[in-house]
Amino acid sequence: MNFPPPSMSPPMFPTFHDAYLAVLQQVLTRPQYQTSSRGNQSLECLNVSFALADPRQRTPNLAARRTNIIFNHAEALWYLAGRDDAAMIGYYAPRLHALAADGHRLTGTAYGPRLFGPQGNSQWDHAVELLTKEPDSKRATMMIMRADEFANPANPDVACTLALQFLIRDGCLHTVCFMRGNDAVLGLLCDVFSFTFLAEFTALQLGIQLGTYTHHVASMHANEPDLPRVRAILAETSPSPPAAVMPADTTWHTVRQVLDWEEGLRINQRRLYPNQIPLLPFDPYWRRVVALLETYRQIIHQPQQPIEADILAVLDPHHRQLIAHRWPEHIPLEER
Ligand code: 5HM
Repeated sequence: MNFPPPSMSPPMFPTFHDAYLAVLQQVLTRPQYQTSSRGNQSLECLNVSFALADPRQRTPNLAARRTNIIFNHAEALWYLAGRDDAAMIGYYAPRLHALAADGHRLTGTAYGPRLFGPQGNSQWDHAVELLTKEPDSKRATMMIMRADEFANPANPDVACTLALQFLIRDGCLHTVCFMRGNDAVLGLLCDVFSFTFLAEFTALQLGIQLGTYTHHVASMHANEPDLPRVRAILAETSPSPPAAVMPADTTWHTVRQVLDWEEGLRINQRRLYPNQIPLLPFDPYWRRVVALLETYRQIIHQPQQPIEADILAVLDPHHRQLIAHRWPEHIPLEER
């Protein structure tokens, strides 16, 4: 049975590009409140929700946003790895080191241990097992924020995501995200990327079609210093190109192999030579992810040299364009 969604459901967008612009437009032009919380002056709308018809269309095409597509992939992999170390994620986003109260571990932002740890007995494992046995279940929910997280007002890192829920309806995996708060400019883009990536991976592990993704946020806000960027983003008109499909043979083994490469490249003990790329033992989709990580290795560990043209050539064209927007000085002169 497939009835149209009732009118009280959130609006459905074909791509996250469209949803992101709609959220920014609302927060900028129709804010409900001006708030001041932990030193941030913000414009805020309460109870913002939207749905995505195709959660693969997760990367907006907006030059002024300067999307860090490498961080987006690294964060999703960091979650899948069940890690909470600042060493891994701080390499891709140095600002995150400041959130680690003990200098090493992220207590709120690290959703990986809560979703995927301990391996074999994680909330994700239980959700997948439940849905395999009872596809119509409405219990497959993975809690993220813990009840005691904000008891200490000095805690710099309290999880913003409350829970993720999976539902199988008409043979498709629908994912629902619940957040207490979301930074509409910065956090929203990263969170939707990661959660839709996890949704796509989960649908493959369940052997079913990917359904919709719905994002519910109690406090959607934009901080005052980001407002000029919001105006610049809203002035853009470029549509977003179609996204690649995660290959059907993706398993935990694939993810572990990619994570092996991630670590070797991050600590600069390995490098990916262009002639090695066709020999990597996984689908071109994942080869392009490893090539993204090699691109970053070159940006960080070989800052005086441009990124090798042969590596850039392997990347998804949209990702290559995002890298050119973010790190123009690292692009070979002839490709700028
Ligand atoms: O004071 P508070 O803990 O809410 O500040 C955290 C800020 O990071 C908020 O602006 C929140 O919306 C943003 N954030 C986000 O958008 C944080 C995380 C980390 O859990 C996230 N998305 N995933």
